[in-house]
This record gives sequence, C-alpha cells and structure tokens, in this order.
Amino acid sequence: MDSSRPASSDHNIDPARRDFYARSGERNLAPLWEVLHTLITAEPQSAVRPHLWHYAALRPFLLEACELISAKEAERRVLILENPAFKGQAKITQSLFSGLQIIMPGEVAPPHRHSQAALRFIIEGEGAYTAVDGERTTMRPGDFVVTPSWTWHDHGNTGTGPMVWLDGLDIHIVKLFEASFREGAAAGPGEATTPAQPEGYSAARYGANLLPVEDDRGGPSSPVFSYPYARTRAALEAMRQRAPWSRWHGLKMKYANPVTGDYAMPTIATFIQLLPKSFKTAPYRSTSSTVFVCVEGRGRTRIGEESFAWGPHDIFVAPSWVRHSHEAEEDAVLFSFSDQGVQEKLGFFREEKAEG
Ligand code: GTQ
Repeated sequence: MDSSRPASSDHNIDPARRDFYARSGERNLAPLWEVLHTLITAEPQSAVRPHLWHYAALRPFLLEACELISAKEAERRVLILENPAFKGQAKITQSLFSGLQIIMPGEVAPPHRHSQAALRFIIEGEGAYTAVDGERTTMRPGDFVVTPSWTWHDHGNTGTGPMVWLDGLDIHIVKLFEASFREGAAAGPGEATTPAQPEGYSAARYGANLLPVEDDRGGPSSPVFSYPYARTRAALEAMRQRAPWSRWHGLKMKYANPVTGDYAMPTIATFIQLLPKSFKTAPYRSTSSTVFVCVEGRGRTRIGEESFAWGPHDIFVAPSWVRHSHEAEEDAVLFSFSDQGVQEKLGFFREEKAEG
C-alpha cells in the first residue's frame, strides 16, 4: 500500500458516509472510492527495500548453522535472504524467495518435489551434485541450474569441503495463486536417489544446438538444466570485442530454453552480464524487482539514492521502478534474476532507459 498518501481517516468522513460504510461493511462490502488511488497507483510504489548482503559477513552464519542442524533434519539447510522490508515473510522481493543453501561433505538433502520451481546459482565449493528427476549434475561455482516445477530433486556433497549455492524460488507467485503441492522428504526415506540417467545426458540431448526429432521434452522449463559457468564465461569473453554494448546493461544475455527460445524458467527470468573495467551503465529501471549476484570483479551500484559496493559473492536487490546504475571497478560479471518473464507474458512489464 502507498503509505505516503494519507488514507481518509475516520474523523473527516461525513457521518452519513461513515454509517453507510459500517452497515455495508457488515455485509462484506466496501467503498472503492476510499481506496481507489492506493489500489491503482500512478506508478509502481515498491515496498521492497534496496539491500546488499556481504557474503563475507553471512558465511560464518552458514557454517554455524551446520553445527546446529544436519542437512537431513533441516530437509534444506538454507538461510533465507529476507528483504528488510519483509521480515518474517521469506521474501527477497514481493514475488520471489531467495536463500543460501549449505551442504557439508557426506551430507544429503533428501529427495522431494513441489509446485515451486527453483534456480541454483553456485557460490562456492566443489564435489557436490544436484539431481533432477534422476539425473545428477555436478555443481561448480558460477553454474546456473534449473529445478523445474514438480520435478524430484535432491542434493549431495561427495567432496571434501562445504558447498554453498544461492536458491531462487517462485514461492510467492505460487502462493498468490494458492497452488502449492509438495511430496517427499518428510515422509520419505531421506536417502539420495539413484541416478536413472548418466550425468551429461540432458546437456547432450538439448544443449548442443541439436534437438531430438522425436520424444521432445515439452513444457515451459528448459530441458538443459545446467548452464555451466565455464561455457557462459567463455561466451562473454569471446563476445566482448565485437558485441554491441548496451548503455544500460553492458553485455547482458538471458539464459534461454533452447526448445522455445524463451527464458530458461517460466516464472524466473535469469541473466548474466559482463561489465568491463570502468564501464558505467546509464540509469535503468523496470517493473521487475531484481536480485543481483556478483560472480567476479568489484564495483558499485547506485539504487535510488543509495550506493552499494560489491565484490565476489555479494548479493543485492533493486526494487521495481527504482532507477539503478552499475559501475565496474574491474572486469565484473553479475548474475541476476527477476519475475520479468511473468510480467512480459501478462502484458504489464515496463522498463525505462534514461539518458545520462
Ligand atoms: O533445494 O529444494 O531454498 O525446497 C527452499 C525450498 C531450496 C530445495 C530452498 C526448497 C529448496
């Protein structure tokens, strides 16, 4: 709600109207004219607060959590990144959930499935996998992995050190529609699934600029469920000499579903962008609150009136319709995600590219 616009308070409402509101209220009716302009604002009034989480400051809490609860008992040992405007609501933006998941050597996060789709963006560690419907993928820093809606998934760490990744889930989109289902884990055996496909199967079948002529995998989610950073980074590096640089985004690419050309996930749009040393983007805003993760490099982002300095693994969020601009102090790579794909499909996504 728009708190800057004073709502009609009781004392300046005409007594006849007040009486009418009380009597109609008893019948579960309410006058639109008292709330019209707080319901339908002239432009977005995001309640999201710009915020940055320094990875160095939160990492000790992840390690401490490992001493308090096992991955198996927690089901998912995640520290939620809570937007300071939405304490206790498990929201990083109004539509999206985000958190950092940690899994220690030898641990397993047991299989479950749910209506909510998840993205994984790998922060640190090696030797852990995530399995989606019986296919494992090894996770490496910078990889983007998709867990589509209603697919079985479990995670395991067969390495020697802690493994940390960022989760992004469409929890609040599913909640808006009251469409949540969940199965597994709490009632299940709590063991890892046995792989039904060899690792690399989906990448070969859908990720080599080839698509099977029969038995194609439909559905809105990318069948390429892992986008390894080695390939992503190499592509950005190869393009940097010639690619047209956007004044607002630098060199920014979306992760695509090769079957449809659409975003890799139907509910969460994901992007990677390269900002070369000293590049300064012109102010940009859109109707999608966006979460950014610094993968490499250092820089700062101005969001509205605030400025946030970031380095590797730091996470920050820019609210809907608040102008932001980035400045790279060294070659920098940012991963980002938002509900842009949903808004585009529903026809109300807007963006503004300011001069300057
Ligand atoms: O890994 O399945 O951050 O179910 C939140 C809910 C991760 C997961 C989260 C989940 C998961």
